[in-house]
Amino acid sequence: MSPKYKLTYFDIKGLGECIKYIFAYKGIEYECETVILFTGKGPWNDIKASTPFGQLPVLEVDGKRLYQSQAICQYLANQHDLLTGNAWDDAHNVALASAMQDLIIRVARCYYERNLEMKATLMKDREDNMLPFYYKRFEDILKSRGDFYAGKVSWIDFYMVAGIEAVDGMMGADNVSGKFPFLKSHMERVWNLPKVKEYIANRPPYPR
Ligand SMILES: N[C@@H](CCC(=O)N[C@@H](CS)C(=O)NCC(=O)O)C(=O)O
Repeated sequence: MSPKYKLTYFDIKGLGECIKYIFAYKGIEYECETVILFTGKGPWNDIKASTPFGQLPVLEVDGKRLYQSQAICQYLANQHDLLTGNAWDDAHNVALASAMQDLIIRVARCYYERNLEMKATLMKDREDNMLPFYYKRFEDILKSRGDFYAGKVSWIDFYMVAGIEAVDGMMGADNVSGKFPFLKSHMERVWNLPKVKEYIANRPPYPR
């Protein structure tokens, strides 16, 4: 019997979307608890202290809690045939996901800056310097692997696409189209995977 999954995450794409893509692609049933992300007060503040490290996503598997988006993705990948089957390539997947998370954190720090003048300056710097730095490298690495790593879809494909969506969502702009053609084609390949396409067409709109 397949395990009972429950994913808890916010009402944003963020680090929860890669997990939802995996569930969609594999046609896995799961319960989804969506927490409204208020800053300083409200539902999240009530729940935060009860989570393992004060953050989401958290995945419950038959009542046991797993946290950290990469660990969750790798666990699901292990259970549902989304690893590459090669230790070196799987390690490289983790390296790439970690680089993506470095970028997300750096952009998020500016996104939540309260001094609006400072925020505008920081975001402009991210757009002009940081994004091209990371996106160029992501493009080159993904390109060197072909359409999908090892000829098959692996969890990193979902992690990268959801990561770029999260970054560009915070930036309020599409920083890929017209600049990084392979990255864009990779995103489209993932978006067009069977079941993922259906999931995207039916997913409720996120506030950002
Ligand atoms: N390294 C963690 C980062 C998790 C994280 O940064 N979660 C953010 C949302 S994307 C969060 O919970 N923010 C609310 C808070 O820190 O209070 C992961 O990959 O899961």
